[in-house]
Amino acid sequence: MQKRVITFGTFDVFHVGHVNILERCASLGDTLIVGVSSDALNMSKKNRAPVYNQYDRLKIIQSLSFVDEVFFEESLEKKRDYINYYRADVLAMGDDWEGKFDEFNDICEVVYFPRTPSISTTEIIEIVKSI
Ligand code: C2G
Repeated sequence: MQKRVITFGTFDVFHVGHVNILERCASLGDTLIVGVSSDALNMSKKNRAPVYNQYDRLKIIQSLSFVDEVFFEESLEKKRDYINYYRADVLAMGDDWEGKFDEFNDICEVVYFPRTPSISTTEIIEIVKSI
């Protein structure tokens, strides 16, 4: 059976930590589906607009060879609907979300990967600001 993997993220100011997690997610199955947080969701989640708008963030993710399908994640409350709609067998996320999505164990396998250390969008923004 072909295995479908789903993951979610903002992927703002795209960096190698994002590449690493998406590669790891892709290695779990045959098809990788990525939900990219909309600008509105990001505003509500982090209280600031992303540096790159949702269309640019989606385009970057879509251009990766190991990503097969992309869509906008409009609400954190819709995860179950997205998993069902995209017929995902596995939900994979970085371990900053450890335990947060265990409730979906009834419809798919839930996997958490260790984050890539020492890199984040917030840190990059701080470094650029200080230059
Ligand atoms: N990530 C990572 N290592 C880093 C930075 C990020 O593995 N150094 C992973 C995160 O754990 C996450 C993915 O990259 O799985 C995307 O990270 P963010 O863009 O920060 O996504 P986030 O805002 O956490 O959105 O529904 C869930 C949300 O949409 C997730």
